[in-house]
Order: sequence, then structure tokens, then C-alpha cells
Amino acid sequence: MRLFIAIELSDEIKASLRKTQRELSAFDRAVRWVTADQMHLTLKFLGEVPDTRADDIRAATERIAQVSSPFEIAVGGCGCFPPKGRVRVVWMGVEEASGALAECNEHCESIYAEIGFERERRAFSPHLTLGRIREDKTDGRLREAVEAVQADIHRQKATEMCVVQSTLTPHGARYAIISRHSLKGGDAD
Ligand code: 3AM
Repeated sequence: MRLFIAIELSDEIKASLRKTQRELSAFDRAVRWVTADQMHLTLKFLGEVPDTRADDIRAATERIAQVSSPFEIAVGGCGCFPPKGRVRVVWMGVEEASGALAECNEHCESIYAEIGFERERRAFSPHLTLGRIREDKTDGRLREAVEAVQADIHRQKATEMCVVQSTLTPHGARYAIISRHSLKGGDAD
């Protein structure tokens, strides 16, 4: 099964992402927009794992949750990956002032590494994917439009992390939460 670790988003944040997608609807042909049930904040991608590892992963995730503090995210500006050239992903940015989100990601990297998952080589760049590019023939207009979006800032508390199973289908990925783990670390209120 294909697994990743994520934070679920509130309905308010999902509504704000949908609004931004509508503002960019001129690019509907170039972009495959994610649906509301596909929206999440990824902490760590684990990839294809044998079903027999499910218990190990659940236990490692519980250990991470025990040492990770709850945090509050602020979702606002829009951007593209990569930062230059042909756009592959359109996203909304995530900020977290206390450092607890970066720490949670770091706990993920080190604890999943202990059970055999490679550390991510790229720096953690928290984002909410709005869409992925099918074929960009927009000559830079997509990037310009994304960078011009003025979205309101929305905040959300994150109090649990989830192990998510991703099933790839011809109609896109379907996600199902297979376990939830309350963040219990630190001295956050
Ligand atoms: O939607 P986002 O970007 O938050 O990009 C993929 C998605 O995250 C990411 O895992 C999430 C669920 O699919 N992902 C997919 N393949 C990946 C890989 N090989 C990956 N992240 C890192 N390495």
C-alpha cells in the first residue's frame, strides 16, 4: 500500500482553497485541481510499503505524536513548484510561528528513518497543493496569475496527525485515513 503522513484541514481552510481554485479557473485546462477530500498538509511521504509493515508504521507514528506539540497553521499566499520554469504544482503556503510544525516534520524524518524509510533530501517546504499541471502551454501566465492571488489568511489548530493510504485510480488519487494520532508533546496549551 502507498502511504503518507498528513494533517487534516478544517472545512474553513478547504473552502478558502476552493475559492482560490475558482479564482484561477481560467487555467482549468492546464491544471488538474485537487478535490476537497484530497486536500491535506503532507508531513512525510512513505511511498509503497508492504501491508505487513502497517503495525510498525502505526507504532512509529504514535511515538512521533507523543513528542510533537500541537500547533497552529496560517494559510495564505500562493506559489508554484518549482520556483522557476515550467510550473508543476500550484499551492498555498503554510506558516507556523512556534517552530512546532518544523519539529514535527523533523521527528517524522528521524523516527521513520529508524524503521527504514529514507530521509527526504529536499528541505521541508510546508504547502497545501491546489493543483498539479497536466500540460502547461500558458507561457508564464499561470505563474503570474498564481503569484497575483490575494488570499485572506486562515488559521487552524493541528492537534493530530494521520497515516493516510493513497490509492491511485484513473480518476486521480483516493485518500483514506487509516489511523489518527493525537499530538501530545511539549508544553503547548
Ligand atoms: O499534495 P502534497 O504535495 O502535499 O506530492 C505528494 C503529496 O503531497 C507527495 O505525497 C503526498 C501524497 O501523495 N509525494 C508523492 N510522491 C512523493 C515522493 N516520491 C511525494 N513526496 C516525496 N517524494
